[in-house]
Amino acid sequence: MTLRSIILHPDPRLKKICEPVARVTPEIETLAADMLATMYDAPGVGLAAPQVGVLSRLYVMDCNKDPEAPRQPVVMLNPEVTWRSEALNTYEEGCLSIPDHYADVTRPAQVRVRWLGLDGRTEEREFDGLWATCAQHEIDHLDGKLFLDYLGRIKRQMITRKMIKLKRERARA
Ligand code: K1U
Ligand code: ZN
Repeated sequence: MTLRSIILHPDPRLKKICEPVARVTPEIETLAADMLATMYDAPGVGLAAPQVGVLSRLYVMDCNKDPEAPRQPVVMLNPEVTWRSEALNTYEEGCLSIPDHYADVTRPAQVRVRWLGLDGRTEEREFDGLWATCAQHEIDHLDGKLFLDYLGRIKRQMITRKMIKLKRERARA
């Protein structure tokens, strides 16, 4: 297992629409395992392939926040939201590509997602709570969208400026 570097905003790779995964290959299996290890190490509850520089429609998530509880990793290839609830939920979201910045984002409270698993089978499941929020956040990543895109221009620009400064400082260190 290799920990991959997480790309920080702003970066053109985080703005691209990702390509579907054609089939499950050893490279995809390795990528998924590396992404799960990277997500747990960060730590985070989700991670999408473009965040590690791979522009493919794949993400991993495990929204079980209790470190004592058994892990519940999910790997989703070519995920599609097939149903959204009318009820909404607001969650203070974070993003591993925008460390230390959080903002309230309102999204459907429940979603049904269909995806291809690493075993080559199509699965469909309904998610709620943080799982639903995270699934939508990760699918947004696959469409080149960040939680910042839900915020007003001033707040988005303020966070982006701080991120440019952080990246400059990290590049100098
Ligand atoms: O996609 C990402 O950038 C990962 C992101 C997912 C996410 C978090 C919150 C709401 C929606 C989506 C994160 O995991 S940020 C870190 C985080 O939420 C967390 C970190 C440690 C423990 C628990 C959560
Ligand atoms: Zn994110």
